[in-house]
Amino acid sequence: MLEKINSPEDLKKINYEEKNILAKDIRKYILDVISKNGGHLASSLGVVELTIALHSVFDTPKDKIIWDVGHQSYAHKILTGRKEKFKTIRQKGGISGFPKTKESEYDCFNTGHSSTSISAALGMARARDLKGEDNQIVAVIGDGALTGGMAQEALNDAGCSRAKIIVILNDNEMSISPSVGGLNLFLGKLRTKKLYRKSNGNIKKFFGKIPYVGNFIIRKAQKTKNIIKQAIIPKMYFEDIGFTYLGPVDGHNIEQLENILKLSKAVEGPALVHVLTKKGKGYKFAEENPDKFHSTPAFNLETGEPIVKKEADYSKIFGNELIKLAKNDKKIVAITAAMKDGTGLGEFQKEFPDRFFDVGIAEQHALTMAAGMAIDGMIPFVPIYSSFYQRGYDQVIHDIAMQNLHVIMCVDRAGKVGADGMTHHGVFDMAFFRIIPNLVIMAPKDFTELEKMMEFAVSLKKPIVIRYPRGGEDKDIKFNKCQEIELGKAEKLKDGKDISIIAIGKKVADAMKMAEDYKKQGKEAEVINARFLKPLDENQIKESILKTKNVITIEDGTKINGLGTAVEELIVENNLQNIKFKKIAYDDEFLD
Ligand SMILES: Cc1ncc(C[n+]2csc(CCOP(=O)(O)OP(=O)(O)O)c2C)c(N)n1
Repeated sequence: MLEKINSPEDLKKINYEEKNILAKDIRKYILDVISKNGGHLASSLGVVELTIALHSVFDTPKDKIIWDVGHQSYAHKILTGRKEKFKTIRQKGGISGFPKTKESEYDCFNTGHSSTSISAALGMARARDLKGEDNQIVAVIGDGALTGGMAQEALNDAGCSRAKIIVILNDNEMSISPSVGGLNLFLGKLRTKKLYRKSNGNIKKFFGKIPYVGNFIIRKAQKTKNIIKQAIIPKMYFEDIGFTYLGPVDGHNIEQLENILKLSKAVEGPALVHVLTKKGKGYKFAEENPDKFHSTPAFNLETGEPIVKKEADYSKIFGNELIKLAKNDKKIVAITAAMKDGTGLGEFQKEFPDRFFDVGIAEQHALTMAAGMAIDGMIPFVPIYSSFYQRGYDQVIHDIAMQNLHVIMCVDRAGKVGADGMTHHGVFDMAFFRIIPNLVIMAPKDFTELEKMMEFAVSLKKPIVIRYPRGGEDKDIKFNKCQEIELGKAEKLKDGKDISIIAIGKKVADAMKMAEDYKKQGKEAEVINARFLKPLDENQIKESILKTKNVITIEDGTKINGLGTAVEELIVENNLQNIKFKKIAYDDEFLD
């Protein structure tokens, strides 16, 4: 079937039986490609039928579908003209693992970070209404993403707006780990309601043969809640805030899905369709371990095992060290925004269940909650990926730094992250944290230094940022020393008289390689591991610059306002003359 389907138009020509075969074909294709390329497997397998139903019922790209996070959009990509290109997903020069407006007219909004879809949909609906157009706008959001503050803010606005949007709640009871929080308890109650089951015949009866009359009947029905009462559960959150609730419906039954989606089209004002799906559907290993297969490296299809065994990475070292520190200090707690495993907190949760808090996809709340715990004497560690720290910026400024609270903000996945691409690169954190007063900002060159920095952070009663990269240590460079950490002190790794190479974090290894290259050219490079972006070790750096008069800075961050800028400022402010200066960092553009 997949061979015959090249666009959503083709879906309109096939029957349910053929669509079910198509769903199988798509799953097989996703499994073939993702087992080689790696990717967000379980979420995408879970929405194959939903994607077919959406593109069958809606008239895309005129009607718009916004995929929240966008990690579940693989079937959408395959059905919207990117079948062949799908083989290149998440590879250099290939298509993105997330929706990209530049990539296809069917991707109507870029996503990657969670909980944005309802806001974007409402914005598009308001633009549509102001322009007097009549297309449908659909946001597809998971139960995990629904826990995000933005999604709640958008629901609040959309409910009262009366704007015509359709929110599809893709409820698989999982975020990356099992869904958490009161909303999940509420959804749990809805999940036990009788499934929506209307036959095609019923739907035809609802709609009548003439679309206008059909819509009129539906509108009437909505008011009296008679005809579609099986699909509407009154007196509940979504209805109370202004949405027409439809469902729950079996998310793997294409016919039922199409029927309820047709109903949702006819609803006046905002509608929410509650779809029950199974994460990992159709692949035994992913169904059994949806968290492991949420985002997977390349794996063996037969065994479900990764092709390359996972080596120790910074997140794991962080998690292990935190357990050690927590054993000695009862005040230490760990907070995650739905990223327990990604940030290495799995074992910590087992060891200290009472001191572990998964707050849902809610970085802002996580940080202010940490501030609350810190002000009352706890020492919170908050590991969040660099790109998701962007969500919590005001919380860092207003709630943590301004009150000078002892919160240890661990910035995981700092720097370039690889296949997840543009939305996930963690290249801005040094720049945006550096301007915040009171913050101490560090980055380790290797695992040992991370452990030492964490220990130091517990002893220093200040707001602290420790940033470390995705993956493990540099394969080629092994550091055999690690001085004790002192506030604002850099570590000189190599003496030299010709060039000062000043680096931070992961890039210290590159600095060592660069020094070896210079040696081959007969030049002696001095290598300084800055350790602290803030406070910068001005004395040691100045001394080195005055000696060599030739400086190179290297960092895994932006040219604007990172280590290079700090050194540049030091040169200008101290009026150091005749200095050759080169900054190696990322240009002022978004990285692919
Ligand atoms: C702001 C932000 N925080 C964290 C993440 C990482 N993340 C990606 S998908 C996901 C879980 C999403 O769960 P859900 O919406 O239920 O979708 P599912 O994968 O279950 O289909 C998380 C936490 C993110 N993308 N954006």
